[in-house]
Amino acid sequence: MEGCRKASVAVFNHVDKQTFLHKVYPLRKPAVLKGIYLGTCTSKWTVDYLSTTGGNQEVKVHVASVPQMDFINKNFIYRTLPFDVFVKRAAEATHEEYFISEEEKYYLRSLGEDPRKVMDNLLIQVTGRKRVILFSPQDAPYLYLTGDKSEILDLNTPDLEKYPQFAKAQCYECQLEPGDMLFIPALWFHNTLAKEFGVGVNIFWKHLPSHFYDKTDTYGNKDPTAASRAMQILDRALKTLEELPDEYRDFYARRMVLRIQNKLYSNHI
Ligand SMILES: O=C(O)CCC(=O)C(=O)O
Repeated sequence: MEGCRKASVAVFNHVDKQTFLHKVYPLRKPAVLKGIYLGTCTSKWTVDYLSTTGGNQEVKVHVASVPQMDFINKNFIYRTLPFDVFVKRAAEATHEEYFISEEEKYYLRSLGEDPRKVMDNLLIQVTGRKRVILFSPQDAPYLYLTGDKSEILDLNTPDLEKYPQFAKAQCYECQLEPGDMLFIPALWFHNTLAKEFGVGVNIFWKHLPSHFYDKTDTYGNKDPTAASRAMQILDRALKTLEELPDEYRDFYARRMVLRIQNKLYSNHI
C-alpha cells in the first residue's frame, strides 16, 4: 500500500469482555483482538467440511474476474450456485467450470447487498488470512466518495494523479490471521483483501440509542434517520440552486460549503 499516510491498528491480546468494553471499545478506533478462543470452528471449517456438511442450498454469490470488487461501477456479476459447489469453486485457484474466466473470484455475503454500514462491526476471521485497510470517517474528503463508497479500489498502487487528495488520508492497515477479530467502529471505511479462501463472520450492532435508527431497517444498514433527512434536505437545496444562473449558483454553493465547514470546525475545537 502506498500514497497515503500510514497508521497502525492497535493489537490487543487475550482481552476479556470487561477489558474490551471499558478499555478498547470507548476509543472508537479499529482494534485487532488476538488470542480469543472461538471454539472449534477455526480448525473445523475446512473446505471439505463446509462443502460436505454445509448442504446444497442455492446461494447468490458475487463473481468477478479480479479480486477487487467495485461496488460503484459493479465489475462483478451475481450468480447462483449450490452452497457446496460455491465453497469448492471459491477455494480453487483455477476453475474447470466458470462464468467469466478460469481465475474468477467469488464472494458470498449472506447479509443484504449494501455494504454501507452505520453500525459497529466485529469482523471475526474464522479461517483464511485477510488484509484490511481502514480509513477514519474524518478522512472522507480525501477518499473520492460516490455516496458512501470510495472510487479508489487499488490501494496497492493508487492513481495519485487522478486522486491527489488521497495522499492526505491516513491508512490503518492490519493483517488478520485465522482466529483474529477486528473491531470496526461505525462509519469507518474498510477495504478487505482475502489472501486465500476463508470464512469471516461479522457481528453488527447498533451503538446509538434505538431512536436514532429507522425502525423499518431490517438489515440495519440504513443511515440514522436524522442523517437521511439532512441528506434529503441537502439534495433539495442543491436542486434549488440549479434555478440560479451559473455565477450566482457558484457563489451561493461556496457560501453553503463554508457554512458547513465552519460548523464542523467549531465542533472539533
Ligand atoms: O467480507 C469481508 O471481508 C468484510 C465484510 C465487512 O466487514 C462488511 O461487510 O462490512
